[in-house]
Amino acid sequence: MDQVIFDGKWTFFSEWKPSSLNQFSYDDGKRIILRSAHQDDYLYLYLDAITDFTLDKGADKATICIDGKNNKNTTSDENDFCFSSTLGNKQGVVFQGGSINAITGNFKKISNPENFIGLSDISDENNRYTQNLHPSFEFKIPIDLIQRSDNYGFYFSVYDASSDTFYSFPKETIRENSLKIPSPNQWGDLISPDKSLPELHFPLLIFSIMILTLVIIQSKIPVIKIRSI
Ligand SMILES: [Ca+2]
Ligand SMILES: [Ca+2]
Repeated sequence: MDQVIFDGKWTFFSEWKPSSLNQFSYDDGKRIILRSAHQDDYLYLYLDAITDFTLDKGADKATICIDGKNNKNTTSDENDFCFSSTLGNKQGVVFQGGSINAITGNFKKISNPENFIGLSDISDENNRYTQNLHPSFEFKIPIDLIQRSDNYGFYFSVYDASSDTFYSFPKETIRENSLKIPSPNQWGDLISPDKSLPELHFPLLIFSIMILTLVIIQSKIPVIKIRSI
């Protein structure tokens, strides 16, 4: 992941190659690509709106949310974070749960943590999936902020301003408007199957296995697997 050039787009053909691939299709035929990876102290995430051909600068937008404890609360708390990036903007925005403001889903804007990157630009002929111009979003998230885990609560939405539509994971999660982020009990899971994300002290390992087993048993919760490098 050291080779990723953070410019908001798929810069060269092999750029995000060493990362997990998840593809999402929606009822209206639109598609979103997610690439995700963990390396050292960062999560790396790339969202590609490959079927959005309206380049709404300053309006098309991606938001990624991570629940550090994955406690799936009905009201967001302080271990829930969201990272947002708008097409054409070089500086992302970070939100933390636990605020009193229900209009935003109890999230408040916080100052960007050191080394956080969230930015967006127009992907072009160098893109792996399509040469048509479309919005794309690159994120580098410090694990210090969200805490180390092999099992995070996870949600994303990609907004197309022209059609005023949100494309989300999990798909069932309804996002009513730009202000309000859905509560963590509607999010899916982002897991690291090889458990390389936490430092493997033994009690934690057992605990992690228990949590994972629990998740698998309960599981109607959609899961994305992240690749660790
Ligand atoms: Ca790039
Ligand atoms: Ca658009």
